[in-house]
Amino acid sequence: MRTQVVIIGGGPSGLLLSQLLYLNGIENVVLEKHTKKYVLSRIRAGVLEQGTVNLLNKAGLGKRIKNEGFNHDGIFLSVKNHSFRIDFKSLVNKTVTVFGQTEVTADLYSVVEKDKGRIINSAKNVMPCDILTNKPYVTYEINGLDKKITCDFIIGCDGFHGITRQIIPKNKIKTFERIYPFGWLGILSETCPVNDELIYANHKTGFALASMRNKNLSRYYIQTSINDKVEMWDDDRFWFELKKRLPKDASERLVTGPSIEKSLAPLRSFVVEPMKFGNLFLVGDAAHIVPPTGAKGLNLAFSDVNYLYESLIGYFKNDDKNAIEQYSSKALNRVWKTIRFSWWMTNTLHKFPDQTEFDQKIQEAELDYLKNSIDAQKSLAENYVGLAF
Ligand code: RFL
Ligand code: PHB
Repeated sequence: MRTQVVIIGGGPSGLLLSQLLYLNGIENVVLEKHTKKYVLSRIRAGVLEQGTVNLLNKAGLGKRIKNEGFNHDGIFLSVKNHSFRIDFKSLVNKTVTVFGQTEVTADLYSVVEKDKGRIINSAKNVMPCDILTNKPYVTYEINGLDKKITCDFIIGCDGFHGITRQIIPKNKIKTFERIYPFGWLGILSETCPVNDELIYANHKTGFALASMRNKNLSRYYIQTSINDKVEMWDDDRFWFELKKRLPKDASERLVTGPSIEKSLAPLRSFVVEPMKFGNLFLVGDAAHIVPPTGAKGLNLAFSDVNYLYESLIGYFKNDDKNAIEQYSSKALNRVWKTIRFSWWMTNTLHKFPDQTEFDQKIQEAELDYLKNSIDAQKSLAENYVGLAF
């Protein structure tokens, strides 16, 4: 079989790239190692930047986001159980949309699946080959049968643990990494969200976040030790800790209930340079990871999709053979700014195991500065709503 572009990984970035290329007449196939059911069972991001929504509109997916997404004009930050608001709308005249990644992925699946055979689920042992030649191909196994697809380009949208980054020789790429000494324990509960907007809380016992999916579905996170296991946190223990860390007024009105999902995520910052090797291109979590504190992972993956899709249009449609050479540097320029913002949010809001009273005072001073400085708030707002791409 032959196609123009093989996309490895059918998560949000692989599916969005596939749909944008398809709408522009560029043939592509998506190879996903898991079933659709498994992909759609993962609970992840919840905050979409305006640029992300615009790109989803381009792919024909704007309607449900418009009808069911929640427009948020700001967020609350809390320190020592007292909160203050950052008003994006008045500071930078932009907003964000609260709409779950699971829903975005489900919508992407339904449009990609309409074009029969474009997505192949349960593809095992996917392997990019001959990426340094102009006849690259991908091999995989399905139902015990060996398959091969030749193409012009291979795109790695296979997440942090995928195969594509791993096959690049170590001496051809450089990786940059910070692993944070704590994790996030997240729960979903069918309760009314504690607040209309998100609350990010710095507390001397650890960070907490109050988020939501809709009027009757709350998403809460607390910082835990890196060594904790989900089994160590029954619902009562989770709610007790969350209440302690949220601002006082929110704690008092928090509605608790049974969790319907509970998971632990490690926190890291990670970047690989360059995001291209021969005719293999890396996109999204395959190339970089941010800690979730700035709500940036999915948004950053989609800005890569935007740069790569424009480059591939340049190559296939406008006879601009150079366009694809610029992908990595364009994408990395924005990646590093987002890595910085997520690192800063993480440092400002979390308790580090070796944190001294001095360090805690510095965090409190930073948050007090933010509370009282419109200029500092503007910088946070500009980054949170998303830098232009
Ligand atoms: P994904 O979503 O990991 O998808 C990769 C896909 O590739 C498949 N795959 C393979 N397929 C074939 N062959 C192989 N060898 C393969 N290896 C892997 C996988 O099965 C999978 O389907 O990467 P993608 O598309 O780059 O998307 C990235 C986002 O999912 C991620 O950045 C965000 O979820 C991060 N994130 C958040 N991002 C935001 O923008 N806003 C948020 O509010 C936000 N909150 C979060 C988050 C991530 C979290 N966790 C659990 C990591 C909150 C959490 C708790
Ligand atoms: C979420 O709702 O899952 C969420 C929101 C904001 C973040 C991270 C996760 O910063």
